[in-house]
Amino acid sequence: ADMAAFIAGLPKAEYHVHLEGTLEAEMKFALARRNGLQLPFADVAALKASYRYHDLPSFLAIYYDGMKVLLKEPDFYDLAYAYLAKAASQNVLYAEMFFDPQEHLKRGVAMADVIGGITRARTDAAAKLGIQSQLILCFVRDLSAESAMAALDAALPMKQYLVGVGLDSDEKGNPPSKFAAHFAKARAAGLKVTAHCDLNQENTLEHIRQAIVDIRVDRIDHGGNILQSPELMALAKAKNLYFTVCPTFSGTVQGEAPPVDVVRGMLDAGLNITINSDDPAYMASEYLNEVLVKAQHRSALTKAELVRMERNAFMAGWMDEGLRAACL
Ligand code: ES4
Ligand code: ZN
Repeated sequence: ADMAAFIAGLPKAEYHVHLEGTLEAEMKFALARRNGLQLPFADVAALKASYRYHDLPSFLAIYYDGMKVLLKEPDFYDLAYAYLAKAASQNVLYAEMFFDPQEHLKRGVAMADVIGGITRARTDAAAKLGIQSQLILCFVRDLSAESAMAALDAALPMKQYLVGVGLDSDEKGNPPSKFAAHFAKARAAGLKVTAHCDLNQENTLEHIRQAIVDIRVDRIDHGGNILQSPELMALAKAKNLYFTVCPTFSGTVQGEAPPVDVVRGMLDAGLNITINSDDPAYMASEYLNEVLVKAQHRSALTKAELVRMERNAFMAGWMDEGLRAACL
């Protein structure tokens, strides 16, 4: 209880949260009603009971099905505002949020409604709640390279509302190199670059290598398997890369005996990590405070480590230096 209060009181930053993964069951029903859609569940409890997955593909199937209620600009506003309000209530001062526009374009939603709704929420949340935020467009890596390029091209006229691009969804058979041209185009437009290197994937070290060496990412999402490569760890340290770790879903490096705790392992290896919530609506509604409480317990984090890590987290952000100084 003392530790929970301590964690709640820390000023925090969040860098790895999928907005569509913050779509709570209650809001899903409300948006379905507003948009004249019928969900195949009797009530919130039945919907939540259906959130049962055992790996990345089975999680993603539930996540993509769930976001089908997002159709209009106000839906994206409500989604983003609810997350920002929750984060602000937990003393998160700054957040960088992912979104998956290809999924919305597939349903005929205009990019301007997706980015417009989220941007309006960011503006209102900053004014009313004091939380600052930015937006990262993710390429859905298991869709085609053409689909990702179409999304990037549709978003670039609104690039002032984006801070970066990322890479998410099913990693198997979809290496970072599939999107080399997309990342290059985004960087040329002034955007930052990050990529998911999910835990315990096929060719995981080659994907991390591609992200760092070939794509030259500015950050890595997850990336815990780097603990299996001294060479890649040295490279990440030399480049002062930050890793956005999400211990709820991706907390253990497998294939080692015994399995390695990612948070403890990366901290002890001297890597820069931040702890994040990923998809809280699908992870028992555990937002950053709850994730940190569990991580503290699981990885035996001391108060000094928590303070150091959350303060260091403000160094990972793609914000202007004035805002960074105000957060520190
Ligand atoms: C995701 Cl790869 C991955 N992990 C967790 N949440 C996600 N949402 C979209 N892609
Ligand atoms: Zn993620």
